[in-house]
Amino acid sequence: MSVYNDILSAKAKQDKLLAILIDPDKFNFKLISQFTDNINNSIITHIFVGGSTVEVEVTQKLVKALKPLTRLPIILFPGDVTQISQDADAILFLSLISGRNPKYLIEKQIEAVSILKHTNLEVIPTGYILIENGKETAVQKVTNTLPIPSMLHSLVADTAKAGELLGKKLIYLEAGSGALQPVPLAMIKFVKQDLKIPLIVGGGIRNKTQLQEAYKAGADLVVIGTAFEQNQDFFEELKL
Ligand code: 1GP
Repeated sequence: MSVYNDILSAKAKQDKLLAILIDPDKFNFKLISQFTDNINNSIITHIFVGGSTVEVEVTQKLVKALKPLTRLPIILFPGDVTQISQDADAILFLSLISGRNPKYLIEKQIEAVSILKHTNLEVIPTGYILIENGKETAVQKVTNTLPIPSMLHSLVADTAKAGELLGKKLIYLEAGSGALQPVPLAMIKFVKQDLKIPLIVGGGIRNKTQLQEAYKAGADLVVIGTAFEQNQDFFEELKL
């Protein structure tokens, strides 16, 4: 079984995918069984785990606890090498290709190798592109890089294509967690025109209409975190 092959076949069939992003730091372990029931009975297809924590055990504890409660693939979306947990199914091996900070282009990846060697994680090379959204996001602060301005569609499309040509298997357009504005739909459409690999879009998507618009514009997989954290009814809204 391969998480990436499943994403590829969904794309080929034009089946749209939805990942819930769970931040280990904000997770309430007491509610885990209700929470996973909600996930299992929804249109969610993937569970992403990641956040800004650098506490080694927190991510591992969460992944271990989730694993027996769901059949959905658990994919690490790490903010740091300390978030690598061997109990997950796969890891997005991110390279921040919108930025010019060597630490997040290659240095962290080198650091990760000695940890990955001791796991069976499926490693999915992913070009990560930060898009301006109206406010400074955590990723921007942590990585000390600037997002690409939201009107520069061709720069984003060329960056995504360069990622593909470098061998990335996924491109992730990120407006940032809690973004005021999601990635513009026109930008998703533009990027999609010349991209062959699956496109992930996330950041600031808070309702079902925005989710469907992102799919229609060309997102193959959408990532939503904040709406699940802040809106108790979001699971219900997705069913409508
Ligand atoms: C952040 O794209 C994800 O990395 C999800 O963002 O929390 O705004 O849904 P939200």
